[in-house]
Amino acid sequence: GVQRPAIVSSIKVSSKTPLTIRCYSTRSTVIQLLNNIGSKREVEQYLKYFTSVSQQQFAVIKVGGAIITQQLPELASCLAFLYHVGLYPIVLHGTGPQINEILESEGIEPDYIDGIRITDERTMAVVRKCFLEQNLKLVTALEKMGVHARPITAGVFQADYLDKDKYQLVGNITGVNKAPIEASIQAGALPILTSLAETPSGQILNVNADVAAGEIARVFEPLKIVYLNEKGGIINGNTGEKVSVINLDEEYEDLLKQSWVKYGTKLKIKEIRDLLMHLPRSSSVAIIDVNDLQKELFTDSGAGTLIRR
Ligand code: X2W
Repeated sequence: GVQRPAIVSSIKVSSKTPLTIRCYSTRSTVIQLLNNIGSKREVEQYLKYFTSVSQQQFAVIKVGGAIITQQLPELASCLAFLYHVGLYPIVLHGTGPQINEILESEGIEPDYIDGIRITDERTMAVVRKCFLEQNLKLVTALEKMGVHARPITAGVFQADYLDKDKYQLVGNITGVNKAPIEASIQAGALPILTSLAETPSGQILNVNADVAAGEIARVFEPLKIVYLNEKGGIINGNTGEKVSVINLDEEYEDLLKQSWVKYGTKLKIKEIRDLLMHLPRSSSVAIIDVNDLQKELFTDSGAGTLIRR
């Protein structure tokens, strides 16, 4: 078997990324998590790779809102593990299902065009409430595991209206302020972002979280870009099977013509393609289940759906 304590003690981290295990209970969490990943050599190689760049360039992790409801302990464990080995992913979460639940309980039918929520004033109040609640939920769960996490719910995304007549209070991101994220990591806290944006005059706008995560990845150019969703990847709606790889150069045009590629799935694929066109050719995006996060980050074997050029 794997020499679990040995892995922890032999992790080589640069002076910038100290290996800090803060309390016994978290140390056992770290050891437990390492045991489930890959071989010692594999894990060490990836750790070395991840600590060869600045801390803010390790990873962008998008968390679908459903995960906070369905898989919060798993999510918090995975993020705590990264934190405790000195890695600081930039985490951005959504809150789509929670918004829908409240709207439906108020007798309002959620309304989308092409995967983007039509957001009137009343809906916007629900959107803001859900983002703040889910953000706090995630931050609290992390802090319970000894993780220093910083809620960043404003001040990152500048936006104009995407199309005021069509979507109302929905933003098109025009700028990303990296400073709050950098300051958080500098202070040793995991930055936990929502996708709310502001116009220059201070109007708060709703932005799809997949799109906002793509914008974060675009400006930080991280080694890893991971989207966590409750399905553990992109599901082909015709066959019900998980798509393992999407090679955009060969498949993108055909993919967009398929009947099952619509709504949020279409938006996600389009956003990820836009992102990858702006990043080095070797970049890719993985859409996975939260339980596969360590495997995706620390082993050669991927999980879920890999999107590449
Ligand atoms: C999204 C933001 C939340 C989101 C919405 O209102 O549902 C727009 O569509 P998930 O959980 O990642 O889907 N905003 C404009 O994207 O959450």
